Amino acid sequence: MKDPPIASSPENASVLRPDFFWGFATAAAQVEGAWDADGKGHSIWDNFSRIPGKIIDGSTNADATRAYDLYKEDVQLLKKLRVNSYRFSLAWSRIIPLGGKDDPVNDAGLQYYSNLVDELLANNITPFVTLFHWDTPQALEDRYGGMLDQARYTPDFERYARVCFAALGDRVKHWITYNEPGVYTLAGYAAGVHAPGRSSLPGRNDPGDSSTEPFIVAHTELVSHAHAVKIYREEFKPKQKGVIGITLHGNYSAPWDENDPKDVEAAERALQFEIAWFADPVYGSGDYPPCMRKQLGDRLPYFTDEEKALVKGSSDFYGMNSYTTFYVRHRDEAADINDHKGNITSHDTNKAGISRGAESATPWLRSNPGGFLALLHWIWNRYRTPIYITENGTTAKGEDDWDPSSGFWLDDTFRQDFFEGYVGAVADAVRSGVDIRSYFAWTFTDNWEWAAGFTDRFGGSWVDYNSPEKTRYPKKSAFELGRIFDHLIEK
Ligand code: GBH
Repeated sequence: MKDPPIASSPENASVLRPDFFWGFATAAAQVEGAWDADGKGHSIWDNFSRIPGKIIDGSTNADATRAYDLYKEDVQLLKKLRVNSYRFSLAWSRIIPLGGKDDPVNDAGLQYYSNLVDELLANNITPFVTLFHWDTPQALEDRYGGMLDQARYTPDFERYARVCFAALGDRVKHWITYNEPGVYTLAGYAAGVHAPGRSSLPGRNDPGDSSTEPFIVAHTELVSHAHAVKIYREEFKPKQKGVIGITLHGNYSAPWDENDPKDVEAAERALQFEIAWFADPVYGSGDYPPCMRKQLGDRLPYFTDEEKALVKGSSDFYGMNSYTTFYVRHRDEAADINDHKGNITSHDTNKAGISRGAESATPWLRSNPGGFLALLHWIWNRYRTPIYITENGTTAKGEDDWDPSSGFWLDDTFRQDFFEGYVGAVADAVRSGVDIRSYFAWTFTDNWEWAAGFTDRFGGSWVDYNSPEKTRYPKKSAFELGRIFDHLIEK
């Protein structure tokens, strides 16, 4: 993997289309707070974060960054940063507190999102809206086990989607059904480190089955996604004329020993287990990748013919979240029953001892623009679908210790270099013909980072969690992004 020229390089001037979208992304459960305000129901994260031991710093998302109360100030900050778009998610349990198809709609919840959309549009910021970013209504989990019950869950998700399209679709033209279905299912049902916290690992979680449940939940996500898209396309799109798709997470996987065909194969298999698991059914063959069927057998669900027809082609774009790269090595032993990565091991260095990238403040995340570029090509070559990059970003060491009263602003050189590298990869890919239409940095401000609580600062602005207003202090990188996209986007 070779790093491409940095974003600011002269050859990148004006390579991005004039209607390229750039901005920041957030998720409801990570920023809104107001966890039970104005009629909101509980989500599985509201409950999960209150179970002792689940969140590193013992925090909950009850207040988060208070984006629910402070949305007008936030839109002004976005404007100051000169973004042209903003990606956020809707909290299902704010809109339908009990979640189900026959349960009442909470008008106050819908009104909040309607106000946010209006505020964005009044400031020339295009909203990208995600229906589901992991916060399943707790009532559905209690009623029938949430996504484990595809038959009961799907009509509930369809109804929720329909309510959102009807209320916001006159103004929202970019919809994302699910954020990272693979992370939801693996962290929630295999490792059990995210809500709803199920796994078969001894002593750690609610009893689950890490060898089957993740694949069942993934199947539910794919099929219910496709149903929501069908509803949008048939009932709303003719008039509202927006686009709709799904966002998938994926790291790049590179062989640990590029001269060992088994490692080369293992790296490809890792990409397919992580990405093609969802992307092949939607953008490719219409079915799960053969290497998954081979390893998992009947533990991987089968699409009915009807489901296959529904899922294939069910996304107008490829929503891409990506952060990092791993070196991947094959295993000679048979795969473990709970394996979901393609029977591989992941490494920080390759055979030659070369590191997978500069360290952030987050163990899994290292900066590797060359890997990101390789991944853009892998996705484009396999699926040939326009790409919306919906998340990319990093933490940086030492930011917890920054002192807002120091009089100096936070000059986050690590993150500036990260963006120069990764956005440089976007420009490079576009120059070689990859169709990329957006870039959303993760994330707008420091926020509540799920099981990591407030310990991971991914924000373009530093948040003072001790202040009542959760005061935001823009980091230098947030302004640098504006300068970079001035250079890249054709006028
Ligand atoms: C995204 O997930 C999410 O969409 C977003 O909400 C989140 O805040 C952001 O990334 C930053 O994390 O701890 O070694 O077990 C990215 C995919 C998958 C990355 C799970 C972290 C856990 C690795 N994530 N992974 S580990």
